[in-house]
Amino acid sequence: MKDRLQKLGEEACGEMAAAGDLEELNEIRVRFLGKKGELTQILRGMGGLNAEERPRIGQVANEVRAVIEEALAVRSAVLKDMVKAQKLRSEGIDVTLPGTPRQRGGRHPLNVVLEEIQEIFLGLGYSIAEGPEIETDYYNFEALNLPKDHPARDMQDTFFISSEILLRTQTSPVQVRTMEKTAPALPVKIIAPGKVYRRDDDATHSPMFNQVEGLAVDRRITFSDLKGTLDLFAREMFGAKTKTRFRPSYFPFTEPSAEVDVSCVMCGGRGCRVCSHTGWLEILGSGMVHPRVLEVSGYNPEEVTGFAFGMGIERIAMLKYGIDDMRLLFENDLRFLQQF
Ligand code: 2NM
Repeated sequence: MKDRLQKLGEEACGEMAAAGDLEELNEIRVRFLGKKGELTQILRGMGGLNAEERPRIGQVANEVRAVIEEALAVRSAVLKDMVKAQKLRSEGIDVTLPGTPRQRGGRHPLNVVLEEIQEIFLGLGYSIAEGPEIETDYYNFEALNLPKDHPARDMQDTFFISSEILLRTQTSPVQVRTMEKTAPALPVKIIAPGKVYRRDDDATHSPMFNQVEGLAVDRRITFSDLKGTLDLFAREMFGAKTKTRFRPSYFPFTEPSAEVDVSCVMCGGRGCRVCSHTGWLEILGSGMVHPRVLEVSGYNPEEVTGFAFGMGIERIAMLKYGIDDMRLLFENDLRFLQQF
């Protein structure tokens, strides 16, 4: 019986060492160590042994079992390593391969220009003020010295929501709201960027466009302050060699009023198609805040003065980048946008 056990052990160890995969190894384990396995069969047959032989054979049987289990564990570890190595080989990533290129986004030219304008005025100590796009007739017109039947209301064809509610045609109502909140404290130095709406639609007009208006109110603010500020703005925006020209104009909310031109960014003032051979480009409107506007906003026009100006961002962007159709700025065509 002892020989049979030892032979069984050798046989099992031999087969296990030769097992090709884990499945085969398990099959061998069941055959030798399982409930109906060969070792179990032999141990069942121990019933016929006498009391002297039984412990000896029992001990040998346990030793043989331990040897088989050891062979099983060793082969199992080797086969598991092989499976893992194979898996690593087949699932390996070649980190030297080039990656998938990502589409890069960019800023919209309108935002580039808007942020540039904001940076210039923040540098001069202005704050940024915002307000509603849906306004009352009072803030958009009345408070800006434009009473109900004033002919200058026609200058900006308005989208009315009701007789008293409308889409703002300029950001000046933000200036009025800010003065109301600030008065009588001084100074007020703000720019008001945002969307405005007018019933206009062609290559140089859109029913929605963006504006930045500026306002400075304090004691002894003069037209010279307005000229110096806008001259500096023009040079920072369009280049150090840029010249400015102030032409008399009319706005109901400023007196006196002036339109501001810059020397043509395309030809430097010599005359070209962009400036219609005049050498000048109109960039904004401006003036000294009308005393009535100061008064309704809570300031005493005998004590304080102010200047204000307003410009269309689309127009500035078109001049700066030589864009000839405003609609390009709203179409989101990547062939256009990727040029900036
Ligand atoms: C412009 C031109 C001239 C302007 C006036 C005011 C206010 F509220 F202070 F009266 N804000 N903005 C103004 C002046 C706007 O846009 C072409």
